[in-house]
Amino acid sequence: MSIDRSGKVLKSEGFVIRSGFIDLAGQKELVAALRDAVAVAPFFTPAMPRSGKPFSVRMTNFGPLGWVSDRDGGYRYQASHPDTCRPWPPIPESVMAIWRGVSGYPHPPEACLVNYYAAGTRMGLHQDRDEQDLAAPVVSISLGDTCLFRIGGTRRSDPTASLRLSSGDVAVLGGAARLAFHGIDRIYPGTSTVLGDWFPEGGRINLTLRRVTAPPDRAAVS
Ligand code: MD3
Ligand code: FE
Repeated sequence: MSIDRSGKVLKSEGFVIRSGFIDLAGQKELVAALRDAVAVAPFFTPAMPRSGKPFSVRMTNFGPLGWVSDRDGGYRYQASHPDTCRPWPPIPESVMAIWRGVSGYPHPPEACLVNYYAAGTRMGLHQDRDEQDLAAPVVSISLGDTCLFRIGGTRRSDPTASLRLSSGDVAVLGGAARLAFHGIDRIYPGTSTVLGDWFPEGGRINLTLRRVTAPPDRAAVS
């Protein structure tokens, strides 16, 4: 990700933010759908590979494949919930519609990672490279409290830019941005009420939609 002289992220490298893409009614409908699916696949606490240090962010997944991490198995995609051992619930249709609307990608996502950030939690700078299909964009949907998002380049030492992501914003990370280092530096408590009585204390939910495996048109032919 290149940064111009005023510190703004240049939007010509596959990083697009659709501010306010989802209106308030749409956000509330999404929250209701998520709440139903999370009743089937409850939030779990992932842990760092090797050290076993727990993440401060809680996670769950929808769709055929879910991203998990624990001390012994490390980062990976798997078809079942690590605590319940049941398949992940389907990605809600309202979420699939957002992918179709913004991704520009002809195949459906296989993973919808759901991250919950309570006030005071963060996610360190990292790259997302556990997917086989790096040609597909990642689509991020923000709900609840505003956060401070940071994005850099493809090397950890590259300069970074910070921007706020608010409830209803949708970010599309494709092209060079797909392998950019990024993280969440902070949550701004009390900036949204859309999580309602699901999380009376507030917080932020982020959905990331990803293609994990190569799509069928690139599979080997017999
Ligand atoms: C830039 N999630 O789950 S979403 C993650 O808000 C993750 O929960 C953050 O980073 C969150 O891995 C950021 C925006 C995002 C997602 C994927 C990306 C930015 C990205 C992949 C490549 C580059
Ligand atoms: Fe990420």
